[in-house]
Amino acid sequence: MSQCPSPSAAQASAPLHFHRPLAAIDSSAAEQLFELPFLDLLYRAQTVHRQHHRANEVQLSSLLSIKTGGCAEDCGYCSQSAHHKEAGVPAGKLMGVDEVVQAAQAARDQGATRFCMGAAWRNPKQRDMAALTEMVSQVRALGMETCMTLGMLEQAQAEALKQAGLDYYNHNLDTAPDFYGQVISTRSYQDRLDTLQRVQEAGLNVCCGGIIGMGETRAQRAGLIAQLASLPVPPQSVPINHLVPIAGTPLQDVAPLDEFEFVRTVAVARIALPHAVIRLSAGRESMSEATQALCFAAGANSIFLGAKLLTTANAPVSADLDLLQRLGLQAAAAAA
Ligand code: SAM
Ligand code: DTB
Ligand code: SF4
Repeated sequence: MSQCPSPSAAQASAPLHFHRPLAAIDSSAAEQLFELPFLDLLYRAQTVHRQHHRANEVQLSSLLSIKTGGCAEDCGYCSQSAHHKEAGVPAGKLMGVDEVVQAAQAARDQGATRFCMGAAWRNPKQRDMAALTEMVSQVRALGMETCMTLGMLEQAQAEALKQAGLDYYNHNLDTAPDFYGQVISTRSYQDRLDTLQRVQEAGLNVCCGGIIGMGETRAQRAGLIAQLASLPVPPQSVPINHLVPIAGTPLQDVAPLDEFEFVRTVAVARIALPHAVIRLSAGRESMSEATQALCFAAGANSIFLGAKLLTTANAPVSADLDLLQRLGLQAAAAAA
């Protein structure tokens, strides 16, 4: 078993430019992986995982909604869109820097090593940049890695965040190009690719993934993974969200996905993106512990720790720490 050392403090602030395998996996190759017998797929994913990651280590991030609700975009899954008023999430203001830093400190004390700050924006306004960069530098001063997800970015904004010490920028492709139009109409797939390019050019680590269980086909799940794997620089962090169906959103009644299909998706992502940290992201709260354990076996090696995601519940911290302990999984050491 080969193991990579944890990144040092110096490495953590530098972008992690991994070498791409000779050819990025395409949609049909990803679909073929999905077709493998479940145990063969898990074996392959676990083998890849052990070649590139510490086998029994899980990275712990914590998430805070620094600006909630009232978003101009119409993402069909999201409680925070101003288009889905029946979801009942009121529009709030950007939180103050001190309050954000206190929340980061509490998250660090619970064991999180990365603090992810999310805003319900189509894009940040210029007038918000001073507060955002201050949040980044103060959270980083706590010894945590920093991540933000604020919507689309201009090049200068990406650079200002990098300058302030931002480690990761989360911006998801969410689904395959041929399903995307059924979920979101106010922002194009190309808009997302453009922001990802700016983020990468600013020297930030890219956190980019999607949502599974929105009614997409298996071919479309494979299509999302192929898109992620074929980005000019493969993302260093890949959140795989399970749809949290939210009353009042257009996707509230989507038929539940077979849990094994979700595990398969994690496994295919692990094989297609061997160097990335794969985050078992939204949706764990309604997942059995056994399914979560299968996701770890399939190569997931990061979770959100903390009782809340952005607007929905996450598993309680004590339950998560207990699960990790029962599985013999160690929290990855702080990198910042
Ligand atoms: N507003 C910014 C944006 O969308 O670019 C950042 C925050 S947004 C809430 C971040 C991500 O959360 C989305 O891209 C989506 O993948 C995920 N997400 C939002 N609502 C979700 C839900 N109900 N279930 C699963 N994932 C969800
Ligand atoms: C990501 O891919 N998942 C996180 C994070 N990036 C910002 C968000 C999950 C949100 C789940 C729904 C909610 O709590 O509103
Ligand atoms: Fe807005 Fe982000 Fe929600 Fe889309 S996912 S509606 S961009 S907060």
